[in-house]
Amino acid sequence: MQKLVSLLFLLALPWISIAQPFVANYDESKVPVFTLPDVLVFNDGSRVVTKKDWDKRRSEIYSIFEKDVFGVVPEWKGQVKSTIVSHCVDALDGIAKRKEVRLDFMNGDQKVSVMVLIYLPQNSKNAPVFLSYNFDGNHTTTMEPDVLIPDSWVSNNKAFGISDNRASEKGRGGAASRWPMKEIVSRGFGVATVYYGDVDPDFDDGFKNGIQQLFDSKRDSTSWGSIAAWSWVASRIMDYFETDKDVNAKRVIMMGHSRLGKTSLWAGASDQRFAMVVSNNSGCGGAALSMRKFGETVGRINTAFPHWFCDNYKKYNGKEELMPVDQHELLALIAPRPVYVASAEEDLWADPRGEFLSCVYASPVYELLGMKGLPSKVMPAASNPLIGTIAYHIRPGKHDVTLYDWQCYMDFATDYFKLKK
Ligand code: GTR
Repeated sequence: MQKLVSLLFLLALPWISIAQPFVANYDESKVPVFTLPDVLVFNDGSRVVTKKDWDKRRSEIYSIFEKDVFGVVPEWKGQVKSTIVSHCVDALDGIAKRKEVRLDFMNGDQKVSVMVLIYLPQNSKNAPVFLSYNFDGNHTTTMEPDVLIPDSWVSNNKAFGISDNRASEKGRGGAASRWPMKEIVSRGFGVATVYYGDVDPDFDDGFKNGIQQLFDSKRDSTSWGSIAAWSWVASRIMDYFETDKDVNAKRVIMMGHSRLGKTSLWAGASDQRFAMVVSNNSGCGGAALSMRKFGETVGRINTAFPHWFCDNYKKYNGKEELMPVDQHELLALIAPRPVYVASAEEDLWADPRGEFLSCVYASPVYELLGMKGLPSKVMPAASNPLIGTIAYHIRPGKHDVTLYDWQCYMDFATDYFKLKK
């Protein structure tokens, strides 16, 4: 019997060691010792000293993230057409203007349509606008009855009564707690939201559906994943904003939660027209340092979501210490523009401490550019935001976007854009 048990153990060994890297560690004492790439040292070992040096170093870092993490966006050869499909002058009990704008992406005879739902304060001239994807359809962000329901693929979701990947009336307002539209608008901000599945349905289909089908289909290990696709379309929405007189395109805040927080960071890094970036609980592949291997790891995320990043990222499954970049450098790509990173105490999967440390290690770039980085190297207590040009808070509770989170982002943006309080 004993022999049989040992034999079974021996046979299982390879599987145990394959599975091992993807077992989540939640024990701070088991975080490996690691050396982060220095954001202010060029790949050839020389130091970044001047602002001009930083521009070159920035391109080096950007190019690594492109080729090794998120993937390169191929050349766009199509057209984008915008159509205002609805307009309401007294939304949210009269405090807001609301419109829905459809962006049709066309290449040859193929078309992908993306619906942008926009709420703006009545006097919107200087209003900063949060641009933020939603997970389940624009109609889930509000109780307003006439907001359109997407006809693209949606995840099945019992709470929203979806079992056939089709959104329905049952989901209306289902995610409204994450979208306190009235509070946002009454503080002088606008919100533009888009169902992320309009852009790319979030499952691994070999990039046959969504926006990628409109591009050259040849793929290699550097080709873009879904996060790069969501980010690219965020920039196309920005193109639209630049044509819309109701929107101040110089004050767009790219904000996102979780996988869409990863997206907001990459969009903010890729397109410097975004005036500010907010990462809510973005975790692995977002704000959290990968080399800590705490909570979700590169191996785990690439296994569960093989379509989010480029194939090169998979080289680092279980080998995060070999990465030529880490996520503090993703934050640094946003400098000198303000970036707010937020964690939640119970969201260990997203590694709150790793998200905080990214802010610390991105700070030297902000300082080089004459801005204040994160004002402390000590992790703050819950609900005590640290505010520099990089801001950070951790709040009690779970992986979510709460009114408290929004209030912090709005306070930060109110000061930055010098809005009336
Ligand atoms: C999880 C994933 C995280 C995070 C999250 C979300 O399953 O592991 O990286 O992105 O989903 O987007 O809600």
